[in-house]
Amino acid sequence: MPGTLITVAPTGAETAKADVPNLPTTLDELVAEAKACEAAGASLVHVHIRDGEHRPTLDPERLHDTVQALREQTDLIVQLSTGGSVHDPLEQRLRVLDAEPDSCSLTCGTTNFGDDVFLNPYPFMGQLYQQAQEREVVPEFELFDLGHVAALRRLIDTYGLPYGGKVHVDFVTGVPGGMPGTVEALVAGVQALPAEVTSWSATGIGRAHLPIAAAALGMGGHLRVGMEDNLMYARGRPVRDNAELVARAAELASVMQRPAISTAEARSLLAVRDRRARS
Ligand code: KMH
Ligand code: ZN
Repeated sequence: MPGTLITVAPTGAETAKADVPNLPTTLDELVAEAKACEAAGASLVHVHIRDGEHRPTLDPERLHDTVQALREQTDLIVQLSTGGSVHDPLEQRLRVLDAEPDSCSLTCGTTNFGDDVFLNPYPFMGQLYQQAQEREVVPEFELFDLGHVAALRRLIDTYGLPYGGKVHVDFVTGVPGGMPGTVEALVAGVQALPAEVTSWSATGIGRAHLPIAAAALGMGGHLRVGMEDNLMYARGRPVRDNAELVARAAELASVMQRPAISTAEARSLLAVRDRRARS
């Protein structure tokens, strides 16, 4: 089995800074956290940004500056969330790629999301997918539910392979309204994947974090961890920072004889276009 791609999702859109002051919400905090996560074994950063009041935003200038800063100060693959928050309009989410990330998330269907709805109609998915192909941005297909696997198949059948020819998906399990954060659900999802899928990762929200990570490693999958998904390191012990979640994931991967891969290996695994400036 190959080594392990570790993705860190450091911020998300759901947690308030007032509730979790160590959540990285400013650009300086995000970059510092990203550097520490890279040193701990991460090779891809899944990015949501916040405005001056720490609220989720898709402001184009902020997105652009964030991509540039992460690209200049880390070697991580920079993946922008096109999911944003449940309140972001589809039109704004379609403009995320203007910031020229290496990768973007692409959620494969609408999901109940707690008391809210995370909207992803099929035509929106198709538009986003074609835009990613045209702009040579590698999508990561986010699968919150088993039905999303079927929608992914439809997308590939209709529009062909992504830029670079690799198909990487991420199971986001344990969202209230999506597939549960159980090994059984993950196994069902993995078994249903289209043959075109070349790599997959998984994350479990909240207390599903560790069981899903262990199961993914055992099945040849990769890992996503971070404060977007989990704010508790252990029972009664809040997460100190994202790097400790990455360090634990890297340790687990090493124990499983699938150590964290380098950023160079991750770029090759996902066939990311090299946008880094040459000196
Ligand atoms: N914040 C969620 C509503 C993504 O980043 O693409 C959507 C999400 C998925 O986090
Ligand atoms: Zn996200």
